[in-house]
Amino acid sequence: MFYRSLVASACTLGVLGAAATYKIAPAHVQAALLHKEAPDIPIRKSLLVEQSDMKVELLPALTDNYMYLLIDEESKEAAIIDPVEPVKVVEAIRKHGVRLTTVLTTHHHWDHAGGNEKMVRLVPGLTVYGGDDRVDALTKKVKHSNTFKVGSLTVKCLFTPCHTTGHICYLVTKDNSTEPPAVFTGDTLFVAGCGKFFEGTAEQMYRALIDVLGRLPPETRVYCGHEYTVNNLKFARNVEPDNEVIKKKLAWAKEKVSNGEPTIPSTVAEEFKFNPFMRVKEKSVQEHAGQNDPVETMRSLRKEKDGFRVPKD
Ligand SMILES: N[C@@H](CCC(=O)N[C@@H](CS)C(=O)NCC(=O)O)C(=O)O
Ligand SMILES: [Zn+2]
Repeated sequence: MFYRSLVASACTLGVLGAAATYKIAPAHVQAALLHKEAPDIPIRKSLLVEQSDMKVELLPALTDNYMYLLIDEESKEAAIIDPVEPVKVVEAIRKHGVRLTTVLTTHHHWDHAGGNEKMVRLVPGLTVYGGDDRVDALTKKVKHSNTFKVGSLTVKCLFTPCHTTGHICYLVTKDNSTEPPAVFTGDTLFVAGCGKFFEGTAEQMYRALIDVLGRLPPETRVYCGHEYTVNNLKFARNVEPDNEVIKKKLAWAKEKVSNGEPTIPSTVAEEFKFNPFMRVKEKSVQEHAGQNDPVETMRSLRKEKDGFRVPKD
């Protein structure tokens, strides 16, 4: 368990890099742990979300990260979000028969950007987008509202600094489509939670969650950087013990995770129903935090979650 938790908190170890993190446990110890833990840790499955305008394949990576392969159905051009395990990405693009042109990097932490150098070696000619000079292999630095195309799809960059100062979420739409947009939220918005405020403030996370992501069409599908849903909902339940939507979603998420299935995507509308960090204007959440201001509620919730001991059930 000790070794696993070191790996799970890898994003905070930035400069050490993936190799150094995995070296912490010698091979024979890892093998023993794997053997011991194998029965209760299901293999994480991928999932294909199909719309007539775009497909999104969820590719599990590392312990609890997700990479996302985004396919424009019209042109068969594709983008990959946070390709931390590039060999898996190459397998996926071969399977779908698509042309990968684009890397979308949400932020510079190694569990998101640490595969970029290898990705561009494996697929030459890629354009690597990101909002931070610390992103590996960056070729196009973007700002809020910048837009570009992946085939016939439009990608709009949403600047959401807080988890890191250069964090970008990517909104994907198709002109005249009746199907929902997709937003790739990295470590800003998780299903039922948000990223730690490593390089930012409660004011910034409020802006990101409420003013930027919260104003997207309610049906927008949310694809986030990690599978943290169960832990996040246990915290949400602690904040709002009488919220039935949280209880139902938690039971559903436990079932999914126990089968190795993703709990992603959610939608913006759903997040407003169970995510305490999106619900900072609600009386019940403010009362729990002992605050009457949404930004102060955000600050207080984040502090509480940073020290929250997740219950077993
Ligand atoms: N608490 C995380 C530990 C890892 C962690 O700190 N993750 C970063 C992103 S790499 C984070 O922002 N987590 C949000 C949170 O713990 O609420 C977990 O549930 O495993
Ligand atoms: Zn992360």
